[in-house]
Amino acid sequence: MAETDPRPVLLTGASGALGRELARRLAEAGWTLRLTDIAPFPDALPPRATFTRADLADGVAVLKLAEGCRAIVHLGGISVERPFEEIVGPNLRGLYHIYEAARREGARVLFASSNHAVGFHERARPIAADAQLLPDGFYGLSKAFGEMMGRLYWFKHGVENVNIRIGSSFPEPVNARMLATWLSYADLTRMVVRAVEAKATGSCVIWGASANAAMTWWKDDARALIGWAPEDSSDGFAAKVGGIVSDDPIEERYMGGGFCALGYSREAPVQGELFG
Ligand code: NAI
Ligand code: 15L
Repeated sequence: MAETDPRPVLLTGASGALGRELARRLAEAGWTLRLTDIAPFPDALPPRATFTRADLADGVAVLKLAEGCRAIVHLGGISVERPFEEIVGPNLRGLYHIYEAARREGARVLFASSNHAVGFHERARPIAADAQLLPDGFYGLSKAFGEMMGRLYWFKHGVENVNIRIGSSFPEPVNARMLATWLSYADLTRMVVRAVEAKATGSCVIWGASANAAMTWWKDDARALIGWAPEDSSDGFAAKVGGIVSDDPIEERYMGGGFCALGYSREAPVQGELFG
């Protein structure tokens, strides 16, 4: 992959699991990266990359980091279910700072959204990317907020954004649910490259899952707009992990899995009550 635009790309959450993978792989693709995270970067810096420790809740720091960048790949923040007060700073306020910086720089935003923005859809009914947002916790709610922030900044300010609704991006699937949700690191990297380099994106949503034929929950998104299609698949892991399921009916019923079951306090759900 050849570098076409010499301006740097800001990568937040660089010290996290996906950030470290992408930092290495995108540098190998020739990109100039500006890495940032609240935690130290644990690896040797990739070629051409710089790293700055910063809190996403610090708006001035985020504006400075984004100066001169062509795109912001935004992975930083709380990545699991946590109490509301812990989510607010990094995932809501931090997201606002990212979008203000993008507006000022004319940069495109790639937002690491999550399947937990739609976690309460039932697995039995595949959904399109424009299905109703049904967050399964405060974390999922922050991802739904992030996607809506993208809409606002596109329609009001022309800030382009690609919202990658990631399923489960790990080295390999570890349970039956991940046969549907798994996104390989290589497919993720190719998607990020296409999302940054695509000519025009508007504000769009793409399912972040590999070509997992064994179970299909997600369809109809904006992948054609950026020219991306997954090349890997969880199918080869079916024999190994297909039997690994929980004994929790809420976890097994909904796409968000265990996040739906966390703190669930409702009486038995009504079959087919969901909209969309
Ligand atoms: P991670 O938890 O390993 O990385 C997140 C990074 O954000 C951490 O390095 C953390 O230090 C940093 N961070 C947290 N609060 C911060 C703050 N206030 N200021 C600056 N940095 C802060 O998560 P992972 O797995 O690498 O995920 C990356 C992104 O992708 C996250 O936004 C996550 O929600 C999203 N995602 C990941 C999925 C996956 O399967 N790995 C699935 C769906 C979404
Ligand atoms: C996510 O959004 C989390 O960041 C990740 O750690 C996994 O739990 C993933 O979703 C998943 O649903 O498997």
